[in-house]
Amino acid sequence: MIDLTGEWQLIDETNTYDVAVQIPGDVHSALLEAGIIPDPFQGRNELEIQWVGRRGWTMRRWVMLDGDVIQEAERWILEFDVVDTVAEIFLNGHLVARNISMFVPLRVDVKDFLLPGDNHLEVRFDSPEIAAGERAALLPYPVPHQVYPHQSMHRNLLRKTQCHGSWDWGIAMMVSGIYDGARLRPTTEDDIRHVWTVPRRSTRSPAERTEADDVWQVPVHIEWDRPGLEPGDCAYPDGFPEMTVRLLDPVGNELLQHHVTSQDVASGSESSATVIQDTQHNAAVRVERSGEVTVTLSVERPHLWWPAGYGAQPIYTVEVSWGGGSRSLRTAFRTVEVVNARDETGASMFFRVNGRDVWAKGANWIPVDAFPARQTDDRYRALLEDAQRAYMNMIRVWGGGQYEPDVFYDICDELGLLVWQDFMFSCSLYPSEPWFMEEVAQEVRSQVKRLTSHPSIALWCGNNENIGALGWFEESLTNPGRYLIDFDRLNNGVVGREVRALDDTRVFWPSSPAAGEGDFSDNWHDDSSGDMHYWNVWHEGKPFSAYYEVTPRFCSEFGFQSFPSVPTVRSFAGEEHMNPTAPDVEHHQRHGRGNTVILETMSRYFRIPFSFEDFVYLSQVQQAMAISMAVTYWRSRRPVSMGALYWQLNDLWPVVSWSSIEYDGRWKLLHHEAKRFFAPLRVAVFTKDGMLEVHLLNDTADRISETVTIRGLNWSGASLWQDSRPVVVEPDAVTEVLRVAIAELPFDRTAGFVVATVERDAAGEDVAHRETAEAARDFALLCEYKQAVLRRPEITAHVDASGTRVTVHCSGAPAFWTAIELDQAAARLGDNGVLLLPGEERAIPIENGRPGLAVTAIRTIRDTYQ
Ligand code: BMA
Repeated sequence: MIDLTGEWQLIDETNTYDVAVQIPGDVHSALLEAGIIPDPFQGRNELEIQWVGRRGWTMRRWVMLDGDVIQEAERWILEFDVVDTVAEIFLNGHLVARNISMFVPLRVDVKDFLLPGDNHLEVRFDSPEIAAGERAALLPYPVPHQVYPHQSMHRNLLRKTQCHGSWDWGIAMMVSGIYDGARLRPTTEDDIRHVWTVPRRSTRSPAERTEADDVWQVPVHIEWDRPGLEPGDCAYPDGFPEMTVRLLDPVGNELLQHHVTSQDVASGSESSATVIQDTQHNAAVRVERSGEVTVTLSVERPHLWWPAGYGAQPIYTVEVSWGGGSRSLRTAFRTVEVVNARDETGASMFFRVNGRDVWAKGANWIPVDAFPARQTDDRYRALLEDAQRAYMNMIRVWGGGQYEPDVFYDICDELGLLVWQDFMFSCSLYPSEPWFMEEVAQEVRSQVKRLTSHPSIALWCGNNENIGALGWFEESLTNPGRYLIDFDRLNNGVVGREVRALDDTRVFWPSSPAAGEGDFSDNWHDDSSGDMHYWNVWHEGKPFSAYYEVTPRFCSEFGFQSFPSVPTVRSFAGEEHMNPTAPDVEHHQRHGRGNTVILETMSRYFRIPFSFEDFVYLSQVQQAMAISMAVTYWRSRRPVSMGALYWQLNDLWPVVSWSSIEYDGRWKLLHHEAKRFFAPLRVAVFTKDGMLEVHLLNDTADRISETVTIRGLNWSGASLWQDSRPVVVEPDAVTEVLRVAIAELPFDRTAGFVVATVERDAAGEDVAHRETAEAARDFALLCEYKQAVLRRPEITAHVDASGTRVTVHCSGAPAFWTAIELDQAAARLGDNGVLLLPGEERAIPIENGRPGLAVTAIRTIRDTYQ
């Protein structure tokens, strides 16, 4: 195998630029590295680099091959995992392939074009923006998409990451490039194209099944090709080639091995779908048609794979080998159902894994970086580990981004993060022209075959917000039938059809949001069925209490923006721009009304801060409050509400956005707060409709018996009232601890606040899942912060000599949302944004801290105003 990653040469179509480019990588990264373009993330440089996407670019390199080596192999395959996007591939001057989709790997036979010695390989990219425009001209009528201020047009007509063209949190950077792997691979006449499996539990009904009768089928689908083979041809008149399929357990021991030989298939023909039981090897072999065979292994009582927080993640390996080489894939054993059943409210939506109902906790995922070259394995791991550390068990791969590389799904499998997988269509109408549908069909087939073996994938979803988009454009409002038919042809007719043909173990959900199959309800406002995108608070300017007006069955999007930390703002804006509406900063706010909503919200709940630093801090506090209120309330409404995925986990450039993790990996206060509101055992306090409600939320498998203490404290922290109650909460359940009218509390609503704490019951064991002390405590004000007469707390913070721990002490008054800032960018606090009561001391661990680490600021709500 010849690895084609590494240094290539990059030339533009006018022969003005000639620089090195690293593959995997993209044009913009190479031009930045060579000093030809300014850093697009800095200031307003984005506007200076738009020419790059409007030009054609060529990447080329030489490949040395010995003549004997070429001849030794029956075939040579040129393979690119991702070519972005419209490109022609030349080998020694011959056009060997045309690429039109970023979402279909390129794989082409090239032996006939190889020469002994130097071979010239060239990938000529068309300008993506021009190519998209040319496609628009082919359409019989316009097919509009959502347009942001700095938009590359017609992005919906190219099978390319949709947010490359800009988004309301994204830079417009129409990159071109070659990503993931690139290789020249020698092989035999038969070459394996895909291997995939979706293990399934024996089809016996649960009633018939006994504990001992836990049998799983592992149908290993192997698809290969040989040149000149047409569908229906008999590929093996002389007998089937030898092939071995092995299944390895999580520690690498071989569990099963099966040899498929010509004898195995002697009684069948390639097209007759004969099933041959192989009792000796616990396997069944089925030859479906030329080029595809399914070997079904049977496994008894495998170790089950569970989502994070529910159990372990044992990963098995399937290995297929035959003359031409071998393939291995990782898989696991679990059942996943999407329970979408009619009930008195409407229709439920939740995930049941191995029979256990999972309250889904997570966030929406966008691509890791606007520069594809920077999407490294380390960054995938860091972000996903951060998600899991905040007790997430689900990630939604959002349809405006990309099918992620294998490493993403491998890490999700390993960490127990379920994946809600959108197909890559978002916020747009799409054509149903035959050429477009054919591109999409190929994409769905190759992506489902690539991804379906991953246990983490829990659901396939047609697209993001394309049902809603039918109502967003003048064209579709005046001619709704035409666009609805386009939607259905593409979404059901192609995406859904292809998914169902390949995977009948998972649900194909028509769109996010959607009430269900064939239901076109407005799931931005209707909370009765299916998944909901609840945006009334952000997009419609409603107060945070509006989160209490809905009980989504499953909220797959809701969010609130905040500013990234001051060091991140400094990384893109000049010192004279340290202001939310200064030009450099405003350029990094891509939502038209973003700053207005942030400021309006601040004036609604807080006294207006005077420094930029305090403004940034308060913006993060209010974001954390918003999402925490929503999740806490919806968790308390289990089982009507069964999941919350907030918008959005990450940023692909430094920007003001809805993310909980900044571009450089820094956690905003929201991500720290997520560790509290997503904690498996959580005491929840909130006020709704004049009532104070306290609940104990339990997403563990344990029956929990605790004492909950609820206290009213004044602004100095002195007790006004106290109530202690023993509480029992069943596994996967909620217990209401207290519901009392605020007017009946023995103190005025501006005189103090309420804190609820879980005290361990005398006989109780320490509960292993209670990792953050703060999850066992929650508080609520009975008025807005701006109305309270907060007193200024005194906080001291001492970092130990090694830089690995900070000890924080509070006196004088309660300190709300105590946030500590450190002088080392890589150092990360184990907790932040905490409530501290007078007399309390907290030792907070610091990750990646070095000796000499210093605290640069301590902020609390009271410190933000005079
Ligand atoms: C959602 C997403 C994105 C968008 C976000 C914030 O609906 O699907 O399109 O970035 O809202 O507006």
